[in-house]
Amino acid sequence: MPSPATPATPTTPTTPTTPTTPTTPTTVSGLLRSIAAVGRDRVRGGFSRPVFSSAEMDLRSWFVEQAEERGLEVVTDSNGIIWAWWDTASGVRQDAVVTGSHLDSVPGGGEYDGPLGVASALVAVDILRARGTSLERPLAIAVFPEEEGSRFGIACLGSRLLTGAIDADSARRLTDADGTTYADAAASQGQDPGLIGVDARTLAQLGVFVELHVEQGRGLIDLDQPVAIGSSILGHGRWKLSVGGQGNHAGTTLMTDRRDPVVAAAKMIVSIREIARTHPGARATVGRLQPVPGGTNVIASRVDLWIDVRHPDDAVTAAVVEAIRARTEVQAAEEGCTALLTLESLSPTVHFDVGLGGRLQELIPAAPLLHTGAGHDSGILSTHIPTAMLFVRNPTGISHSPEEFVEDDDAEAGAVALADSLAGLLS
Ligand code: HGY
Ligand code: MN
Ligand code: MN
Repeated sequence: MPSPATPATPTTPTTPTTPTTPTTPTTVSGLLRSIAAVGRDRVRGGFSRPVFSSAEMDLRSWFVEQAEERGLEVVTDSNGIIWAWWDTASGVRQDAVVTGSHLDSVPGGGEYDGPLGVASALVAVDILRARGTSLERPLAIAVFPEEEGSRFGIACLGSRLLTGAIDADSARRLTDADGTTYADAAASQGQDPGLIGVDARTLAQLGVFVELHVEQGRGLIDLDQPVAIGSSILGHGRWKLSVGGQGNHAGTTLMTDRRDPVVAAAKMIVSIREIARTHPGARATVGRLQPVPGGTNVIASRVDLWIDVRHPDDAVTAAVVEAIRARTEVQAAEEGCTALLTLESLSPTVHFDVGLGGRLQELIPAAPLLHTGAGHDSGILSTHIPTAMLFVRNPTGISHSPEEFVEDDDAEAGAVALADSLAGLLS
């Protein structure tokens, strides 16, 4: 269990850290196999590792052990972000080259979304040490909590707290499906929710962030390459749609006497797809739907559903959402129901830093540029420091599913590309 967050953010160590040889796997696939039993979801398949769950906490402990085995100095900051430092001889922590990713997952997620970037960062440290790399600036591996927003609804919550993209009070009040607040969940795992919030001191230590991630599409399959450099992240947002009706008995209520929100929601879901289809390049998804109270012999009183909308042009995303709002209000009225659409989380389209991306193209020239439709902490951090991403080929092209996959050789190629990138940035 990592040490509970301390009020102070990472400080300059007394003795600069120099990596040591770990006794455990020093391959990406070996590291991933060592955690393959953690958070397996027997019902959904794949992995369910929500933030502050025992599975996610076990992975955090695993990372701390792996980092400490490598002689890195590990600090968990007040937002629950874990930082593993390889310091320069001076020990001064500024202008750091940061890599890493996240360990939490979507429900029934794949093995690689998040952990691939964390394991590759650990192996990249092994490679740099084996090469005798000397650091002109410090290196840190970061593990950001609640990247998926699967428990508390806000994507990249950890990096949003760090950068102030979400205020501390709003974050503390967030609740999960059981009504547990973020504050209570954090406190139950030894983190003081009173200390969360924008962390200027940690931000001041950061220079650039390079995140390695499994590709969550088919780009590298078609390009026939193991690794790509990220060019942009599709803008994306999440909205909650609450459809209100009249709860009642399934047997005693005539069909003519119903105001059934599930029926209204069914029409709305089909319309949401139609609206997305009429905006070229738009994507709209309803992957989560919750009838209340949810009984087999009960007409629901309410249905909550969540809509994920994405488009390269943020104005089009907004237009899609407004069209959905208008259409669902009409459909609710037709069924004698109500509809309330509220924004939960919004991330504008991100274009990665051109200078940093260009430097990576010099360092790993075989890697093509590739945009992604998936959000990442590197997108949130890009408002504060230059960020970049490396994507590793996923031969299924499927993600947020147990079918997500990376060949062992490609995983190792990703770690070498990351090490080559970091080496160029550290010198
Ligand atoms: O939802 C996303 O785009 C990312 O996988 N968190
Ligand atoms: Mn991810
Ligand atoms: Mn994901």
